Amino acid sequence: ENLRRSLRMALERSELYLEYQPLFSTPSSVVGFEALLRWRHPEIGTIPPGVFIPIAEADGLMDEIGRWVLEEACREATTWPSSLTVSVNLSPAQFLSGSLTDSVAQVIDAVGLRADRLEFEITETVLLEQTIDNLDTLNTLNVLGIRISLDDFGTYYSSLSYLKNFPFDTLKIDQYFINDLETDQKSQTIVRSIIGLAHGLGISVTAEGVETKGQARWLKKEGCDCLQGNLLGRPMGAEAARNFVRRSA
Ligand code: G
Ligand code: G
Ligand code: NA
Ligand code: MN
Repeated sequence: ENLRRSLRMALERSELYLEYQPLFSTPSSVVGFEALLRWRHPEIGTIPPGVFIPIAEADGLMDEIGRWVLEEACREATTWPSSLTVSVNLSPAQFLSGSLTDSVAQVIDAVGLRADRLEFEITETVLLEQTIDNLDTLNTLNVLGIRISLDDFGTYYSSLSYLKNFPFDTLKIDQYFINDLETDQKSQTIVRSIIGLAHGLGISVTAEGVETKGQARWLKKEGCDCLQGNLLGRPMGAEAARNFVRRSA
């Protein structure tokens, strides 16, 4: 349809941009930001990534867009204090393209970002196929010093074998389990178990979609390492993120 054609032009026309959502360690200091892709369409207005990323994937555009996201996010991160990390979401196409590790090494070198300040977020769907190649890619990123987090944890398939075989630094618990944490015993049990499991494996835990003080309090009490969500900070533009850092320093 029409969106597909205009998406091809979006990059050249600078209609794509990034927002940054802060991540907090549990005592309550900012430890980094997750970069979130947005499309400001000249006629339609802002189109959410859930709508246009699948189109970009299907049209083979996501590799190029993903490279732009990576470079833009890494360059922005160099303006923050050097203790802060930047998390970049990887699409399946990007992850499976044979050139990821080379282009990442190039980008962080070009912008001058320390490798351990970059974290990739991947979902389990990325890992469903090509396990040997996946393991190679993850190990190479790991050796470079880049961190890997498993995004939306708990919502897909056989997660436990991934934990055994792949070198993750962080699990991000999907907001599905965080939303009803204050009232649902099952969510509490699941989240508590995920935290215990991750910590037993030396993996840190981030809770996504934290919206209430009650959720934050419960997660801190249970030893969750990092919190992300509208309670603590919504996704914001690059300029706002810089000010946010300055204010919370
Ligand atoms: O920010 P929002 O809730 O609208 O994001 C919706 C989805 O889009 C999330 O699953 C998020 O991981 C994904 N997403 C956001 N930015 C990027 C990006 O730069 N690359 C990829 N592959 N996915 C992204
Ligand atoms: O799939 P991924 O976890 O990357 O998606 C992150 C998405 O979640 C972003 O699009 C972001 O806008 C959204 N998000 C972040 N914090 C909250 C929150 O507190 N509540 C809700 N409903 N969505 C959130
Ligand atoms: Na993510
Ligand atoms: Mn996520």
